[in-house]
Amino acid sequence: MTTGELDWSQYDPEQIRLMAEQCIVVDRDDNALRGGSKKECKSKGLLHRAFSVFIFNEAGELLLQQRADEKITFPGYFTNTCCSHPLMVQDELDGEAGARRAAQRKLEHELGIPAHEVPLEKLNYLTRIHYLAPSDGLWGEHESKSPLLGGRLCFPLSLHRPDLGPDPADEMPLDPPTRCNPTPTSLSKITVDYIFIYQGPVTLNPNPNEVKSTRYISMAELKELFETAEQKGILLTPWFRLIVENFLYKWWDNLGNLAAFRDDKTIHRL
Ligand code: DMA
Repeated sequence: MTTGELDWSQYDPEQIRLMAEQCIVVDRDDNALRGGSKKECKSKGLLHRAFSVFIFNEAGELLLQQRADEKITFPGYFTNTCCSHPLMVQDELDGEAGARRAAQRKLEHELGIPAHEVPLEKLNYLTRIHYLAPSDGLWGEHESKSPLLGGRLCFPLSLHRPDLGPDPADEMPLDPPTRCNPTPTSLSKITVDYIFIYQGPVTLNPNPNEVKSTRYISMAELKELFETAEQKGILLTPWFRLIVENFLYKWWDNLGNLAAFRDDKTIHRL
């Protein structure tokens, strides 16, 4: 295996097509710098804008998503309701407002939730989190001259797991090996993630190219899932872990009073 171009023929054509979407490359203060394809952002480790949505039903249960096997990164992993990126288009360029529109767009695209069921103004914006969502693939060392990150940078040799055979999902180790000595300053800050919470009934019609399964889960069940996932071989995305472990429970305890927790000034560096 080399650090060269991937053999894209082994990936899902629709997911390859989506890799061309233009994300918003930002500086560490979340100022938009330029567009960059999802492929470029992920493979070069460019800091870019993202969003994460957590939907709760009226009983206060969280809607989990399991990512489709077709996803190029983190296939089959359990995660929060919906995550993706605002795009470099007029409607989605403006920080919070743009991330809201992107969230509404992707809730429909991934989960089939009609836009009118998640009105923009009813998505509760909480805060921004600046962190690395490391690849589930293998990592290699690379010298980067990136003006955004600078210095030595670890990046995935592959966005997937090319050397694990024809059905890698069956053989996926719980803790995939890494092949570098990560430099914390370059590895720990890739995404500025806008966090939204919505509570209310939604109609689900998942897109099988994006979502393998969905499930509502209580707080006690989520705590148990986090404690037992590893021994049960259940995979959880790293950004979901970070948000749950650092923020989610205090918001979950206050679903009726989320405005009090809104912090649109801070970018939390994890
Ligand atoms: C990435 O989501 C978002 C974060 C917060 C890491 P994703 O890989 O599911 O994006 P997409 O659905 O656009 O592939």
